[in-house]
Amino acid sequence: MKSIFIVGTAGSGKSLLTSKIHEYYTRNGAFSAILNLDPGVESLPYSCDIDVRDYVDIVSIMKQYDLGPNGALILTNDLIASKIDSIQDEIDEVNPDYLLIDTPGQIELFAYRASGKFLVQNLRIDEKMSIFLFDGALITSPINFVSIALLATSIKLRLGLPAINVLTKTDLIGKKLKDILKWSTNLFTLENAISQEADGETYTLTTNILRGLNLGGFAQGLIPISNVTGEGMVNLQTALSRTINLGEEVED
Ligand SMILES: Nc1nc2c(ncn2[C@@H]2O[C@H](COP(=O)(O)OP(=O)(O)O)[C@@H](O)[C@H]2O)c(=O)[nH]1
Ligand SMILES: [Mg+2]
Repeated sequence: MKSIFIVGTAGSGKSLLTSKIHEYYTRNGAFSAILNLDPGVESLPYSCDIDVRDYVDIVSIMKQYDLGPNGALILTNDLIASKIDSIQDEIDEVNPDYLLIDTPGQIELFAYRASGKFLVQNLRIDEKMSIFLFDGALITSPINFVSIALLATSIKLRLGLPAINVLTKTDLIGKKLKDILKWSTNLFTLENAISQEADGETYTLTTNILRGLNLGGFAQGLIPISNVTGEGMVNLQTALSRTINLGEEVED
């Protein structure tokens, strides 16, 4: 069994991408299943095989501990870690080739609290990797791009999983797509774009962060996709196969 953790900022398209990858594997005769780790989500664009909402109920947590929605979400997330044995039993029972793991809308709940890392480390699955979603709609400037790349790198450090970076919502961003792809592949172009947006302290900080990130190879192979038109999905699948199957592709 192989697993793919799908992570990214709130609204970046994690849940929709999860459903699209599931459709792809299913269409190609591979057995994939979905684990939803988001306790706060109301509706999902797929039917999940395993759902943490079966174990923790945010509304009753709010009542029981007299918490508002944010506090309840934090507590609910932490409680999920204590259900790991039951979640593992369900995973073993379904036993898919690919387990797609949709993570909470608020990325910090999964990536920075102890529970997310605990699940990543302690679920018994042969191979684990992650996809980080750069939300195309958020990248409106080169500085935004560097900020999100910094987040992607921070989360990669935190989770310690092999990661593929994708850029979502290419159907919404028009000609900006070309700029973003240039920034992601050419450090000089990106530094130049930053110098046109900022000077002084912001310029110095952004370019220094960027050089540090670049040493870690952050944006190599940023894959542009649209969950709506399906554009770029073939490239994503190739990258997934390369990372998780060591080159052995799902049969078309
Ligand atoms: N146009 C467009 N909308 C998208 C894309 N991916 C997700 N969305 C929409 O963005 C919103 C948030 O997506 P969702 O998958 O729930 O994000 P999550 O919070 O990361 O799970 C939904 O309304 C999706 O339909 C995309 O590639 N293109
Ligand atoms: Mg979601």
